[in-house]
Amino acid sequence: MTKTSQIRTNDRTIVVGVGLKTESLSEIKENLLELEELVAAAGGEIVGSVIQTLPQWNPATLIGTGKVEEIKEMVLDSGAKYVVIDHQLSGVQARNLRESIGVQVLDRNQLILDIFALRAQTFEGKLQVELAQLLDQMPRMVDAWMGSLSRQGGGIGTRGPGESALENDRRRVRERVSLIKKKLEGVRKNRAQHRSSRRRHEIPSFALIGYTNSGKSSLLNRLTGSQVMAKNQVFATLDPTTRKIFLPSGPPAVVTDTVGFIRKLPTQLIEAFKATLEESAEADVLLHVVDISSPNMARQIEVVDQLIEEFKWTNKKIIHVFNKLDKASPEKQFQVRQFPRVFVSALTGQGLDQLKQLMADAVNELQTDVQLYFPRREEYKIFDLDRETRILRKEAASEGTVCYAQLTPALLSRWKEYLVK
Ligand SMILES: Nc1nc2c(ncn2[C@@H]2O[C@H](COP(=O)(O)OP(=O)(O)O)[C@@H](O)[C@H]2O)c(=O)[nH]1
Ligand SMILES: [Mg+2]
Repeated sequence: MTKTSQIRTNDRTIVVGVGLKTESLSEIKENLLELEELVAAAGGEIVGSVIQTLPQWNPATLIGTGKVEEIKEMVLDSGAKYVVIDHQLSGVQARNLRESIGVQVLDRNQLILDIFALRAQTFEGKLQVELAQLLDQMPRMVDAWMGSLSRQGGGIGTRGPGESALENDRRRVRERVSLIKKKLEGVRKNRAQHRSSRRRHEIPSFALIGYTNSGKSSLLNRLTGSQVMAKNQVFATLDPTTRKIFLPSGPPAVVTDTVGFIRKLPTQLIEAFKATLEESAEADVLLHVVDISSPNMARQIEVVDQLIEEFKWTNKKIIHVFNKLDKASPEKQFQVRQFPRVFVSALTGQGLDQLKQLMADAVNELQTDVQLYFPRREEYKIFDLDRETRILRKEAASEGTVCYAQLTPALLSRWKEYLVK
């Protein structure tokens, strides 16, 4: 089984933007800029960039033969080691391109998978990336083998010499896939237990979601005073980090940082990172972080909204956090239609108090106002209550104390024997 080759530091790379004639050129260009960012995130150095629009895809090489020649010359002139195509390649196309151009040719999915492989820190993260890589490889493998079989003159129905080798490879991959899935299952069970213990204490939870590089990790650091890696690199964070936060009112809450979204995120990655993403689904409130300084703000919001729909989070409370206000032009704020929303800068700290207030309000919405009566011999339990929620007022009553507090649904059932009426 061939391992995906990885772009390494300073590897000279040529990027190729492609699209059909029916697609908008500006969108193809925008996608290509993002591909350049991805190459940089993998450590590569861009030495050339080409765009082609086609009436239809070329089954043998995806792009036209003239373009292939042009790229080949660019590779010779620049000494590039890699060519990355901004589109998914079949196994046959990848092989044909590699043979004609003479260097490694990657597609967008492979590049993203490479970056994930570079970034994965935890056991679970590494397993998830390997799973995604294998799932990406399987169809490609078969396709490439079929191509080489037909070139050797073996047609459909004849057993070519390579076929049993292909069967062996496929079996090995399938076995590895099921082993990884089993291991991931174990990790997830473990995590589910952690989650249920959190639910028992019913700590209100927030998840930071948003386009990659929008400032999720920076916000987590600012909000909670922690030190999560924040970098001007796509997909700097792969493993979820959860931190405690103290809001201006209400009980303490937790905030989880998640992996960023990007357009054309490989489906195998979504599949492999489902568990991590499910973590966000457990959150009471989503904080959708948007880079308001980005010229592509509208598109990025759209991509994230689509994924929110795909993950079926649409019924959740979502607060839109427009970040990087410090470097956005002032009129950008008038383009914003989303509610509830807040404008902040994780860099300067501007707007963070308002954000915390919105978060506290959201926690309040989850709660109901109640009165609880503690007879004298159980008044010591008020200390427990005080730890789990904010007690607004206490009143001495005959033979005990009445507390006015706000309780989440889970706390309601936990304290139900003390509820008045
Ligand atoms: N100017 C400015 N830069 C920011 C702000 N928030 C984050 N950044 C930068 O944007 C880049 C991406 O931030 P990061 O928190 O890693 O984004 P994430 O991918 O969403 O976690 C980093 O270089 C940050 O320093 C902000 O409010 N203003
Ligand atoms: Mg991050």
